Amino acid sequence: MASDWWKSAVVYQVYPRSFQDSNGDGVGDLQGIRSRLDHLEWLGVDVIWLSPIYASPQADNGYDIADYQAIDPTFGTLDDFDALLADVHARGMKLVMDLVVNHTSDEHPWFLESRSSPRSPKRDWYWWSDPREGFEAGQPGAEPTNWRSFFSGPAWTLDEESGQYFLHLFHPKQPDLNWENPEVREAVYAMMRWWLDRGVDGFRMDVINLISKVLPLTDGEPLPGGLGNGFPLYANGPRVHEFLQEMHREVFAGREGELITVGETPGVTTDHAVLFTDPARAEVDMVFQFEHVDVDHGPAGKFDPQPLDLVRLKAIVHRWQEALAERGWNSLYWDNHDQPRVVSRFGDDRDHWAESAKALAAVLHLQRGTPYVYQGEEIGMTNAGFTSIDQYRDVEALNAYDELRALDMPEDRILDGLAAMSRDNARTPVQWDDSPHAGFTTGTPWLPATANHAWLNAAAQREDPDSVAAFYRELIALRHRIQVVAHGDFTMLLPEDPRVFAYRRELDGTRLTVVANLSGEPVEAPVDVHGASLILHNRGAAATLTTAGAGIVPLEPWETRVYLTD
Ligand code: TEU
Repeated sequence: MASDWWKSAVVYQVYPRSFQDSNGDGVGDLQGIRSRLDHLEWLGVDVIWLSPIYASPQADNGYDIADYQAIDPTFGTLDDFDALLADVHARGMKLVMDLVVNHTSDEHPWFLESRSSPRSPKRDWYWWSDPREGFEAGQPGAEPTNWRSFFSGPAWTLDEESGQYFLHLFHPKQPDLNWENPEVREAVYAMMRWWLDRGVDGFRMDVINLISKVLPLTDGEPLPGGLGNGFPLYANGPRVHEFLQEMHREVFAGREGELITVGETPGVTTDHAVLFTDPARAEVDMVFQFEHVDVDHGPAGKFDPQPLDLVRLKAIVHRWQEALAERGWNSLYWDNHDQPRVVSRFGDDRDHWAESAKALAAVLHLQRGTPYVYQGEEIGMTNAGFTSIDQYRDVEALNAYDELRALDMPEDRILDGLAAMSRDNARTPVQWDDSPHAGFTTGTPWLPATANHAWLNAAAQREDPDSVAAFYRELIALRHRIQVVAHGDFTMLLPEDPRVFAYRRELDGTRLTVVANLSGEPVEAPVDVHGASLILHNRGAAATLTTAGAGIVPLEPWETRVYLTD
């Protein structure tokens, strides 16, 4: 297998708790995933990325791990895992685990021991600090730094017992590991080798660019305002590349060519991404950047969404394609378990649901990089349409609601922001069929299935050659069949056009041209496709397409065409 096999692969992300329940407890599980492998094989994906299934109190739906080498009973057993892995391999697919090692659960034995005493041998496995100078423990403002956590509130929590604070960039039940401590690194590497020896094919590494922080951690002056943005101090720190190169030596060496590794790196720049993914540096194969999924965040942040500015989005895509053209590699995604559903966010889930879902898929999948399909994206699943805070389960949404209400933001504006951007939009059960709970469970689902599962479901699309699912299947097949998709260069076309997303891929004389109308109005895209063959479009087999003229491609609303010249 070529060492960069993953450049022509497609990865499918499974969020186990919402994928398929097998025992009627209303939460997805490993046996449920096994029962749905036919769907993934039919789709044609190469790799399955499992969001965390480890033992966890579920404070952040499993991204708070209490035992890295045990399966949470919610999802099954290690035997269930081994059986799933064997099934995945038997079908010629690979399986990647979610590695969450910037932090553990506060119920992990490592933290319990660390917390037990300031003199514990594991005290400096985590970040502990006295109250800020001049403050008493527990006094407002006594936190060692006034950083805001990702989930609202301070990033430090007081341990009453010792009078010291511990750092948690996310939930208080997710204390940050101290990667400066070589014992921590060794323990993580040993755990990673244990999973690889078990047959796992790689890792998605959660917030891996947060493991190196700027030291000394607590010397900075308080940031302006009550809680401030400590990101420049706790992200992309001075040793992040050193740690990843050490991880590569200690864990991946000798297994090159078989594995795929992707770092989740919020706030990463193109310069850092080249350093993370340049194969000569032996760190990770690719990273998830966030610029294109932060593009619609408003002045008040994520839950203050703004209409999509396609010119800005295209400029971001263009910059990332150019930055990693020679060294490094892009991941390509719209959706994951933290993002709203792209057809509702950047498409039109009312008047042009299918065409816009397919158009967005085409402009993503035919770029240079490895595409990631998030469960349900392939059938065009939409946002959940929640209208009350009582419908939400995600800690990020619930804390943001309280924080924004405390800032006197009108409730209807907060609920509009959550309805558009909450992570729960991605966590409603996969819509398998039109039966109660969409075929996800025979019990009561932990989060209700969206009502449109009555018509929007995998069963209704499987035999329909014009379905969203069939279109994703064709895009994935194109990547496997035509070299220019995986390995061609990238040229953005019409960068300033506010409605058309068009680009060219070229390899050894073969040219692929993608022309998409990402608007609700007909357009005449000034793109020359003379002599090229139309190999794919998103309007269904029965549609009559207007012939492209000299230098013009006429497109209906959301119409997308792919041309090939070879
Ligand atoms: O997300 C980290 C991250 O990138 C955050 O910005 C995240 O997108 C969050 O939604 C804040 O908006 C990773 C996981 O993907 C996320 O599910 C976890 O909650 C988080 O780390 C902590 O492990």
